[in-house]
Amino acid sequence: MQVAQEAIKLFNVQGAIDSIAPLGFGHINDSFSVKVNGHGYLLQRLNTNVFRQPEIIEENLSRLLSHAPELFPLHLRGASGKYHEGKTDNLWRIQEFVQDSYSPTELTVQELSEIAKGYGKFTAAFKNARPDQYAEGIPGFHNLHHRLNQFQQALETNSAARAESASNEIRAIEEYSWIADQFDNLVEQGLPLRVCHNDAKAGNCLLSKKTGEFLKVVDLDTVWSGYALFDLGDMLRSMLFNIPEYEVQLDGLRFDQKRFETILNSFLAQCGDALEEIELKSLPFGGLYMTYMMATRFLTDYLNGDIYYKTGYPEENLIRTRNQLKILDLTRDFLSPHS
Ligand code: GN1
Ligand code: MG
Repeated sequence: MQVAQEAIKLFNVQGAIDSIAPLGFGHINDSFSVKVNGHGYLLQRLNTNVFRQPEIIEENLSRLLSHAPELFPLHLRGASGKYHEGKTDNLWRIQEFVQDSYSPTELTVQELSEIAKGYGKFTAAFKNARPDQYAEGIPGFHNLHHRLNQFQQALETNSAARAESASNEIRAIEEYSWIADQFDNLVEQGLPLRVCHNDAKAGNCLLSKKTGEFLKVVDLDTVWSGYALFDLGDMLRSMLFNIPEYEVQLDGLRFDQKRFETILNSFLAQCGDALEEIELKSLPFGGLYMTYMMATRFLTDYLNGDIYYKTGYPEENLIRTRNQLKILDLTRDFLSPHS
């Protein structure tokens, strides 16, 4: 907490600190809720083990905030004029807490619609932004072939001696590799790159406590080039079923057509005009692509001994893998390109 207290001094935040409290969310960065002079802020330490070129994150953030400021919380610049301040391996940033906002966990159909509307607004706002101006802060981030290579490597090395305990999940990852081929087909057919959020899950949208309406998009570290199906896919992955990624009780879940249509249609109502025919066609498949990629990444980290994601106990990445594989099983017949 002491470090967070020091970090606030790097920014132009006037007044006495009333309180600082760590916030438990997120797999990657450290977040703190801070009150200064009655004003609420979100203070974050960037995980530079994950974002190894923080200057890319700074440049992307600066560019996207000026591109569509109305979509994001107000970020404060620090003493040197940048959004990230501090030493290279200890970088901090601060943004205003959005008043009377929340990010829903149990998602009603109305909330699904507002979140999809929010990411739809994002897609529409960035339709003419140049993807080549937003560098990839994590090389190969949403490249499934790269993720499958990392998985193969983790499997061969088996450094944490966990492969045996994950044999069913390993087999499932291998059996679903056709998803990578389907995606390659889409790219070959001319799927265009655009600027994407690349972490478009439910928790990264803020809604109004008063009206329930969409307010802001948050967690902007991975805004860079991608395909429209990535963001719609992440929404399907995180919002079709009302379960957190660590949920172990997966019986009785079923694909709900109404939730699916709500997400897709609310998104398209905002940005359908901005998308090409091939993108429109590819969107449902995004659910399979993103869910499969997350299953692969969680399992890779489990096999590597939990070196990437924050975990609270040794099986957590395996639990997350099973959870994503279950979603994949439940959605494959509905979201496959041939269905
Ligand atoms: C990570 O930052 P956070 O925890 O929202 C991850 C995303 C995953 C997500 C799964 C930089 O996001 O790719 O979709 O977990 N971010 C990074 O919940 O790896
Ligand atoms: Mg994120």
